Order: sequence, then structure tokens, then C-alpha cells
Amino acid sequence: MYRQNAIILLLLLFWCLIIACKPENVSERTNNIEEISSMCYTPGTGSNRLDANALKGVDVINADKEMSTSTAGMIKIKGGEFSMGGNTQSSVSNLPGTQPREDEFPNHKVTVNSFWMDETEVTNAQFAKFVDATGYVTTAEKDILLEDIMAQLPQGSPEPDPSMLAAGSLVFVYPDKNAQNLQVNNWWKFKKGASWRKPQGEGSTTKGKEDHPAIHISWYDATAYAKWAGKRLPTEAEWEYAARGGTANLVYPWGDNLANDDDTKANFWQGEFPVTNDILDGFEKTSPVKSFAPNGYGLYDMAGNIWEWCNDWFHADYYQCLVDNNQHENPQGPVGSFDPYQPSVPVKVVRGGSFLCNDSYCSGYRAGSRMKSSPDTGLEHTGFRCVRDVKE
Ligand SMILES: [Ca+2]
Ligand SMILES: [Ca+2]
Repeated sequence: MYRQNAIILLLLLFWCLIIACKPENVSERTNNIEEISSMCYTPGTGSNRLDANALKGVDVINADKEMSTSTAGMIKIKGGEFSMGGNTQSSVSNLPGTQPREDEFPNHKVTVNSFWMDETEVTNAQFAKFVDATGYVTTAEKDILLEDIMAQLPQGSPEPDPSMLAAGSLVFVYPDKNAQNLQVNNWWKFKKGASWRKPQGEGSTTKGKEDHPAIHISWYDATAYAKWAGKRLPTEAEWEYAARGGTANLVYPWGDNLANDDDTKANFWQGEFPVTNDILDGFEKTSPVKSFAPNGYGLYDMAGNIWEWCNDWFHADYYQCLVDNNQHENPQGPVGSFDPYQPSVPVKVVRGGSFLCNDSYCSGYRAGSRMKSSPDTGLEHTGFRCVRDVKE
């Protein structure tokens, strides 16, 4: 239901925090903090903020027996304690993208249980197997009803262009480098027909990209796949613990060296974002999984390639809430979401950065970096991987 809303907001606000925007609606934020202060560690809540129709599409999915009993392609990660949150790169201060953002503080102790994690992002081949088995239709492949959209927008909002209600998704396009005021709507374009099957819109295909990550995946799509595979989406804490690969307090999964100093660490953006992509790492957009060295746990692409959905709602003040309430064991996410940059939109956590990130703009591949997106939003740089509990 929120996809159109999300599209509009994304055009205006997504990534906004990385450039210069100020958060809105401080009073709402304050009320929200009070509302959740005693509930920040309540698992399984917040479902009233999800779209009922989309959830029905997940509910009808049955777990595949073979997938559910297999740990092929997964890594067993031993649980433990770690410091979760932003790490400062003390040697570099002139690259804002390398510095932790406000929502990454306070850095705090967290323990997670042992879990299995997919060693790679879910690929097109894997997602195709799921779709073939279940007939699942992704969010991006469905048209949007105008009345549903208008019900979600503030009263008096103009109706969106009908072309934006057709099935499709947002695709990155290079903006005109001479354009005034380069903003996010200069490089995210709604492409009719774009979906995991047609990553760049009508006429495109995944042929030859079977080992690339599936993209244009909404949180609902990722959740449906996970259910079929007998898995689940990782919590934000599990994801960060896994991304750190056993290292402590380092900025990146590989250590503290800047990504820009070495183009072989991950698939990210070299050059001047968003106009000049030097492609020194060999990949303009997505790369085949396992194209870069794994981290200390043997996990691939935990930095870069595509953003990955987590199960948790995003709340800008969640870490503070955990600390205030002395909650640090296997956190399951806040009871509800709050993003001061788009306060009316429920948002889920995405992690790890993508082929569009670099140190000078958005180093989303920093281990502590947090990002968020509406659960019905798929984008050209968003996919997922799954985890499963370890049966002790
Ligand atoms: Ca690249
Ligand atoms: Ca990734």
C-alpha cells in the first residue's frame, strides 16, 4: 500500500540524510520515543503497520521440505557478544561518508545466539526456484490502486501521475552532470515493468545474471522467500554481528582502511557519485555473488553489491532505548519504526550498502551503517539473504 507513498518520498528523501536534509517533526519524534521507551525490546509487534494484503501473499507460502532441512550454502555463526554501532575512523575526517551517523549511537554491547546465515545474497537463480515452486508475485510486479495510494497520502495531496501506478520499480540512471541541485530524484527513475525479472525495466532480462543477487525485492518478497526456504530474515543485530566477521570495533568488514584506497574489497562506486562511475572494481551495477573475498566468517558481499533487508523495524533512537532499558540480549528490533526524515512512513532496516555507495557519499558498507526503506519498496540496489536458528 505504501509503495507509491514510498516512491514519492524516496524521490524526495531517500538518501537525503547523507546530503543535507534536516529531520522533520521533532514533536512527533519525542512522543514516539515516550511511546516506545518501555517497549523497545518487544518482539513480534508492529504488524499493524504492515500491509494486510501483502501479508496474505506471505501467509499462503508453505515451507519447502527439502529447503527447510538443508543448510547448503549457509555458514554456522557462533553467537557471542560484540560492540554494536558506529565506529569512528579517527584518521579520516574529510570524508563525511566514512563517519558514523547519529542513529548509530550509542555504541553498545549486544549478545546474539548462534545462527546459520546464507553465505551469499539470494541470487536470481535461487529466487526463480522459489517463484517457480510457489507462483509468488513480487510487489514490483503488481499494479497499484489509486484509491489505496490516496488513502495513504495527506489530505489534499495531488494525485500521482497514472504512469507511476503501473507495475514497476525504481532504477538508477546517471543524472545530467550539468543539472542544478543534484538530488535523489535526478538518479532514481520509475521504470514500468522493472522487477527482479527485468532489472532495468521493459526489455531487460536476468539472462546471464543467474548468479547475481535478486533485486527490486520488497521486504514482503524477502519474507515470503524466507518462509518457503524454512529460514527467516536476520535481525539487525545478527546482521551487524555477521558483517563484522569476528573483528571488533573496526569500521569496515575488512578493517579500517578506506574502501576508496582499494577497489578489490567490494562492489561499490568508484568516482564521483552520481555522475562519474569509474567502475574500477569491474562492475557498473550488481556483480555475481562471490566476486570479492569473503569476510572473517566466510560470508560474501556483506559490504556492497546490494542492500539487504533485515527483519527489524528501523527506529532512529532504538540503540539509546536498548541502553536505557539495559536490554542487550538477542535484540529483535523496536516495537515500531521511526525515521525523522520520513516520519509518516513505516520503515524496515536495510544493511550493507550497494554498488552505489562510496566513502565520499554514502559508505553504507561500514559495518555499523544503518539505512531503512518502506517494506513495500523494491529498488534496483535492494535484495536480501536469510538466516536460520541453530538448534542447540
Ligand atoms: Ca562497482
Ligand atoms: Ca550486500
